[in-house]
Amino acid sequence: MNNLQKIDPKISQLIQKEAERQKRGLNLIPSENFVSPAVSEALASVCTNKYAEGYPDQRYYSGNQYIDEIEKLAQKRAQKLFRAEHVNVQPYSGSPANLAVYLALAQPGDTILGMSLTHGGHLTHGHQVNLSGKLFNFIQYKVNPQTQRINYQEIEELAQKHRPRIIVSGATAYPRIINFEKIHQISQKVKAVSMADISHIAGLVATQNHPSPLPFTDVVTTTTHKTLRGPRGALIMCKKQYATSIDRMIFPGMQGGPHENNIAAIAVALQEASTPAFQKYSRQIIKNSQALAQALQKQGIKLVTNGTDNHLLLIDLRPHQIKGKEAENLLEKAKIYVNKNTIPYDPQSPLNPSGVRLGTPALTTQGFREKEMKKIGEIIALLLNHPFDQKVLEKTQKQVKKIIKIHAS
Ligand code: DSN
Repeated sequence: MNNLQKIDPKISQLIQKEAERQKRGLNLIPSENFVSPAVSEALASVCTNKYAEGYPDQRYYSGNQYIDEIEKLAQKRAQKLFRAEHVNVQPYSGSPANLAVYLALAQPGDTILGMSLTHGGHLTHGHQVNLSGKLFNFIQYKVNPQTQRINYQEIEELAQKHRPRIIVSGATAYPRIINFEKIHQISQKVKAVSMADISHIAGLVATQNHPSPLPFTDVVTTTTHKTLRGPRGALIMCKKQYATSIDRMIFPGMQGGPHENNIAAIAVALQEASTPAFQKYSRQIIKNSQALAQALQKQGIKLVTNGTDNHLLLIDLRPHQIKGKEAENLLEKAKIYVNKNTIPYDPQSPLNPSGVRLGTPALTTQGFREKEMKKIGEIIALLLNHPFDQKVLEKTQKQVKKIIKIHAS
């Protein structure tokens, strides 16, 4: 960072401060992770200098012989890792990837089925404030109020009633296994396209630690920076019959020049994700999140669905004196990073919902194991159970410091 320090000391200093913050805190935000130095190098490479509008071997600019090879490698690696017939590696991120699929395979105004954001879905799965919900007639499915799990029967009933063009599965705040096969079967019954957004669980899917929606699901989208541990970006994987429409919608339909430095870094991350070490990492993410869940529950903390099968868990704060926003702030004071989140059938507003969401991909990358997760669970529970006790806060601040110090040494 020598050049940066010289040219722009302000930005350099802020980046250094952010690096320090990342090192000195416990990151339990389930959609964040730490990329490898190899991914970072590819991301900061000269590939950022190149325009490559179009696709490999069909570019609108000269000088793309190496960029073409990089993009083809990224495609090939994703195809192999996820068993996909066709892959587009150009989406700038998950939101444009999802929008491109809707626009490629449905007409504005068409009906699409997706999981409600407040029940664990995503903004781009049809929320009214998002372009997806404005352009299309999204029907939103919810989880079962008793079990808090996806209600496949409701999806089928809604599908039969509304005959959607697309049925979207996938979530951002759902701690259980998703039965993609069942959702695909429902889609087939009503002649809808099945689409799975596996952004959160892509790393688990790639390593068979979560059942894969491929190869049977028609279209699968994913971001690349969560459990997959790559740079920010996205992939669209689909059956051959949808490839041309989707590729055309990404470029020239929605995007211009692809970010080839990102694509190079995605290729590196995909290579890393196909190693035995990543397989082990992915298994450990789940072991850690289950250890964290157990530690929290032992201290009386209530979890949505009473546990987790994947990388994340949702704390139900309704029995507590504080809501999601205050809990997020309180934990941040102890340098524990989580995010406020709605819980199913939340009585509160999304601005200060009744839950916080926690996950283990980032801490697992840093080498934390079950023993530390147990300790972290106890600290979180102590804070949530005594939110206004300054002494408890000071005690936990020291405990977090100690965990980080021991771990770093
Ligand atoms: N914002 C991401 C998350 O935190 O789950 C999803 O896009």
